[in-house]
Amino acid sequence: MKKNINKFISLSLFVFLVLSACNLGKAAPSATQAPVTEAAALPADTPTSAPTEAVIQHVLIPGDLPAEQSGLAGDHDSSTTADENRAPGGDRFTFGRYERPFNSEAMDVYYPYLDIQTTEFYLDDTWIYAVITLKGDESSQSLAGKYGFEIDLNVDGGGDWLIMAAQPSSTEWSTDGVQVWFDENDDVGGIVKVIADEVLPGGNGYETLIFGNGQEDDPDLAWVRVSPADSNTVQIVAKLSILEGDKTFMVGMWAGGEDFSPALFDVNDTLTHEQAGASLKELEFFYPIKELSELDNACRMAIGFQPSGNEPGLCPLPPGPPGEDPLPPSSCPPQYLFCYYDNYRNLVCVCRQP
Ligand SMILES: [Ca+2]
Ligand SMILES: [Ca+2]
Ligand SMILES: [Ca+2]
Ligand SMILES: [Ca+2]
Repeated sequence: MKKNINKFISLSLFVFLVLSACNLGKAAPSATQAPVTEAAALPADTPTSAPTEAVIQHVLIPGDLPAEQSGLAGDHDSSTTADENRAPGGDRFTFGRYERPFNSEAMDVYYPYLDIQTTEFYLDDTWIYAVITLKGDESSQSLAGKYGFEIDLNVDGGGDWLIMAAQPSSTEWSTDGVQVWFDENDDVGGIVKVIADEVLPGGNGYETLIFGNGQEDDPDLAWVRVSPADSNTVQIVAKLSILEGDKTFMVGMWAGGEDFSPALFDVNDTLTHEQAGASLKELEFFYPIKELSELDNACRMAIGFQPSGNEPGLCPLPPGPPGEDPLPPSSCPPQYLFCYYDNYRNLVCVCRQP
């Protein structure tokens, strides 16, 4: 009994100290290994046997998205061919393009919440915003996957940052389930970035967890919410400061199931095409998907610069004379140009300027 009272006093003291620190506008100290939650405070009748939880006082919370979009990329809609147990296109393992919102082997279960339809990118003076719209339908009322975006700062094809969010459920901004990963030893992508290496390089992918383990320096570094306007859209946000002033970079977005992991980048450097399989029946030697299932990604958008067309993983550009600016100045502003290959492999470009 005395032990319990002591525990209660310790807990109360701890909560008091944490709240005091918060009131001074400082981050709560990472004084414990206990899981961090966003609970405003522990209820007064919290049993003394409950695990100690650090209380985080957030200083900076994102608001609405900026009015002007910085990038846009489309993706294939696998629902159109799901009843044929195949994807309509966009699944090219060798080139790092995936369209696999299906179960392994039979491909008779289609996961709309893993089927990326469009991706958008925004930034302002404080935040970068990744917006992923999944396929909406009657059977999918929750975003039960893991969602993320990669940033390739030096445009060499190898991602540098990966910001991920698991099973977002609230339309309020939250840090729960959000992780920020960095590739400290620069081995994401292996020898040939984006493209599958002939010899599997055996790297460790994104290995450095900067945010999401309860020990981070900045408790406001990254956030997620379900779009208040669309229950099939997830918005993931990180502080602009992670770019360290870089204004030209590439962004590519992902959706995956339980097995989707930061250690698996680049995904096509961790297993062979034979092991991974393919979701396109045309690739008859590889069809169906095998060890690599429940995964979708979209092509990478160029942010802050006019792409030449040679950037690794880049979204398709409209056809133009070789050597010339692929986007005539009189046409659509590049951040609103939306190009994709339709189900017949024709390149279609439309302007989605509001
Ligand atoms: Ca895709
Ligand atoms: Ca898709
Ligand atoms: Ca590679
Ligand atoms: Ca690494």
